[in-house]
Order: sequence, then C-alpha cells, then structure tokens
Amino acid sequence: MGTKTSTGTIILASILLAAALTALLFAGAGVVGTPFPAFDLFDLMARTLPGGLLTFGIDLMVDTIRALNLGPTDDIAKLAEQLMAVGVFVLLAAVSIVIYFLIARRVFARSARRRDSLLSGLVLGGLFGLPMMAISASLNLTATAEPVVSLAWVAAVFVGWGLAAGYTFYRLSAVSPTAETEASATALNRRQFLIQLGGAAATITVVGAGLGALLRNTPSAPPEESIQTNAAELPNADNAVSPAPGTRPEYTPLDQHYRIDINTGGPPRIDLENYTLKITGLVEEPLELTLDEIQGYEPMSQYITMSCISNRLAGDLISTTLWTGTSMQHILERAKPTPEATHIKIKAADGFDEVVALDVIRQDERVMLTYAWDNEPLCERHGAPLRIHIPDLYGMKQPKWITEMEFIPAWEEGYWVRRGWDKEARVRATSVIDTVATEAAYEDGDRTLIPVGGIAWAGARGISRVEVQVDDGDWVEAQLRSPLSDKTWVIWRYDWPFEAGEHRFAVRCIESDGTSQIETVAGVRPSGATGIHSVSRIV
Ligand SMILES: Nc1nc2c(c(=O)[nH]1)N[C@H]1C(S)=C(S)[C@@H](COP(=O)(O)O)O[C@H]1N2
Ligand SMILES: [Mo]
Repeated sequence: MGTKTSTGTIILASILLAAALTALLFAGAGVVGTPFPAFDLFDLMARTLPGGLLTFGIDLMVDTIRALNLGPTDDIAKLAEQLMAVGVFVLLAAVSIVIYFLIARRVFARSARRRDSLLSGLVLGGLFGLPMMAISASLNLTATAEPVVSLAWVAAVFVGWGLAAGYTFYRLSAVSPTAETEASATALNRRQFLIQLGGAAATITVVGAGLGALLRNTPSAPPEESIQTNAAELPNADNAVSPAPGTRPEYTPLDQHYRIDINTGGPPRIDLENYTLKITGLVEEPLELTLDEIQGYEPMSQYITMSCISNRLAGDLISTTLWTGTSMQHILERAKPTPEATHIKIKAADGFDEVVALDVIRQDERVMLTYAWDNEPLCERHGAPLRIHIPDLYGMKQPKWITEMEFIPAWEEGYWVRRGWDKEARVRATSVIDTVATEAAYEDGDRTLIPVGGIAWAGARGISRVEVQVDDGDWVEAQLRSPLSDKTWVIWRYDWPFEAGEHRFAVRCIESDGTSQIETVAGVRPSGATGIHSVSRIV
C-alpha cells in the first residue's frame, strides 16, 4: 500500500469489509441456520468476563432505548445485547484488517504482487476465522443447519473475506513507483476501486442483514390461542374488588410474559423427541427420566408470579401465569440420593446452572418440576421441556431448559451468584402504582372518587395490607383483591377522593407476617430493588 493510501482509506476499507463479513454470516444464520459467530463470541464473553462489565454496557443501552420508550424491557435488553454483540464483532474484524494492512505494507513494501496479497489475505481469514469457528463450534446452541453445512459455510465466508481483504490490499498498494503521470493514474484507479468496494460491501451488508433479519427463526412465540385461555376460569373471578382501570392484567397473557436469559441468539435447541432428564451424582444409580415418566407423576398446577432480580422498582420484568408440573418430591423419591447428598445442581442446556437444597424440596412440596405454562407445554423461550419452580426466589434461581440434576454433597454458587448476585435471592416485597384512573372518576354522594391501583407482591410470603399516601397525607389502607394464589401478586385499589391540582401518590405493602416493605431505595444489584414507588399526576 503506497504512502499515498491514507489512514482514513485504510479504516474505511476495513469497516466496509468487516460489515460485509458480519452481514454474510448473519444472512447464513437466518437463511440456513448456520452459527452466527458474533452472538457466540458475545455469549462467550458474557460467560467468562466479570459479571459487571457487560452488564454495564447493556444497562447503558437499555436505559438509552428505554428513554426513547421503544417497548418492553426484556425485548430491549435482548436487542441491546445483540447490537453490542454485532458491534464488538465488526470492530474486531475491522481492527484485524487494519493490522493486516499495516503488517502487509511492511512485509511487501511497495512491490505487493497479486499472489502474495491474496495469500496473506487467506492467512488473515484463517487467523481471525479459525478462533471464531472454534468458539461457535463449542458454544453455539441455536444453529439448526447440519454441522457440515455450518462448517462449510462459515469457513467459506471467512476464506472469501480474507481473499477480499488481500485483494483490497493489492489494489490499494498498486502504486507505480516511478512516473508522475502513472502515479496520478494509480490514484484514480484506487479511487475507482474504493467506490467499487464500497458499493459491493454496502450491497452485501444491506442485503445480508435484511435477509438474515427477515428469515431469522425467532424463538417460538407462544401460540395465539393460548393467550388468555384461562381468563374465564380464574379462581378469583367473582371477587368483589375489581382492578382500577389501567391496572396490568392480573393473569399475564403468555406472549407478554417477561423473558430473561443469557443467550444472545435465542433459546438453546433441544431435541424434544429424544429428551431425557439425567439424574447423576450422589444417587444410588444414575438415571435418565423421560418426559412421559415425569408427566406420569401426580401433576399439580399453581398460579405463580415470578420476577427477575434485575426488575427495577415498578419495572416490567415480573409476570404471572399458571405453572403445571410435578412436585420435586416425586423426583427425589425416584432418584434415591445417597446420605451424603445435600443439594442438587440443576444444569441447563445453555450452560446455566443453579443449586437447590434437598431440605427445601423435602419441606415444601410446591417446589415443582414444571412442564406446562398456561395449560400449554412449556414453549421454547420459557424453557421447554422442563424448568423448576422454587417458591419465594427470584427467577435467577430457577433454571429453564433443564438437562441434568446432579446430586452434590454441599452448596455451590450458581450462575449469577458466581457473578456477584445474591446467594439466596429471596424476593423483596414490592408494591407498584399502575394507574391513577382519572378517566374512570365517579360520583359517590357529594364526593368524586378516582380509582388508583396496581400490584403488591412478596413472593410466597403473601401480602396482608397495602397502603397509599397522597402528598404528605396519612397512609391509608387500600382494598385488596383476593390473589390468584398465595404465590401471586395481589391487585390493590384505592378510590381516592378527588382534589384538583398536582398530586404525588405513593404505595407501600406489608407482608402476611406483618413485615413492612423495605422503604430504603436500593438498585437491583446484588439483591433486588427496594424502595417506595410513587407517581405524580396533574388531575
Ligand atoms: N437455563 C436458563 N435458565 C434461566 C435463565 C437463563 O439464562 N438460562 N435465566 C433465569 C432468570 S435470570 C430469570 S429472571 C428467569 C426468567 O424466566 P422467563 O424468561 O421464562 O420469564 O429464568 C431463569 N432461568
Ligand atoms: Mo433474572
């Protein structure tokens, strides 16, 4: 590359080539289901880098996108994660090309021949591509293409990319060292080449990204007909306390249930036909249980509210649905742990894991191996075919996509605990104002009342009382709707005597045993958010 090739040109060409590479890989993932190394690399980083590092970046993006009010937190967080993954990959690829250009310029000086350039480009393709392929091979859980096809495609793309980089180097460095006139002809030539490169790379990037996005197999959205199937039969349907208009649905439509997991590209693929749950470790004899066998045990159904420990005060990472499965006590009986066994390490298809004490299972029959949600077999994104429910704990303690239960002799840290989150992750009591329903104002004698309402939840500990404060007034008791179960949120409402002006509404709750909600404000990390939720409204 002649001295006349500016740094800007080098960087521009590198970014163009890196973007085209990424788009081609993305297109393959969408069209034929080959791995997308950008997501795999990010999954690797997420699993190996210190917990806070990526979270910081993702949080930043989530906050930004949230500020623009673009949709539910879980979707935004996943999008932010994917954008970061793509950004990191493009950056790495571009930097690799820049480095390659700089080295090639030294090695070949001004006499770069076409063959040398292409060969050295191949070396670049291999040096960058092989580790990426290794990462995908060991980590990718979502690819649907045959491994041979995946290998061939991804290898071909990296080879093609290396050759393109080599050729670009050749064209940009083809400087005639002598005649002035030829030098200007070379400059023209180089400019034309850059325009061609730009056009080709932009086309590949746009078409590839479009194809990939269009054909990406987005994890099975729950079937339409499952939405609200239970609404008619909710156990508290005839309760006298009706939710204030604008309160969130008491029973979350399945397609709106929040979703959080560590997988950038989507849920891990599990062959349901041949699935077995492995029982290993300190048991009389290792076992494999089929789904039929598990579903043969006495079934139980529980209405359950689950929340992510990352749910911010009044956030949307909390939902309620009907969980169906069998008590873990049956599994324990079948597994026959040896006397040394004290805990089960629950392992999942995506590398996630958590640990539950045998004592918890023995003392609480509601700890449940779950295979259905909302009267439908668990859908892909919520953990098909098996997930566990452990009452009173945040979602981080409850693996989805369970593949193995290993009986172990002592407690161990689970996936998020190793990354600095709460060892116990017992849910914090929370109460939220969903609505100040001015449009539903009604007359009551000589007063006008405005329904105010929302939810309160304290895991399996239950809520005994919810109180509302308007401005600096007294805390007044709200009405409670009977909950769907002792583990779901409670819908509360307070019909507030209207006074014009701007007002601040605050809510707090008290658990069944009289414990008050923690009022001190704390963020989600490491133990879950606390604090009083309040909203200001001009009425
Ligand atoms: N295998 C696996 N299980 C998992 C997770 C995960 O990343 N992988 N995330 C956990 C977290 S942090 C939460 S909050 C819940 C969310 O369950 P949902 O996505 O079905 O709502 O799943 C838990 N179980
Ligand atoms: Mo979570």
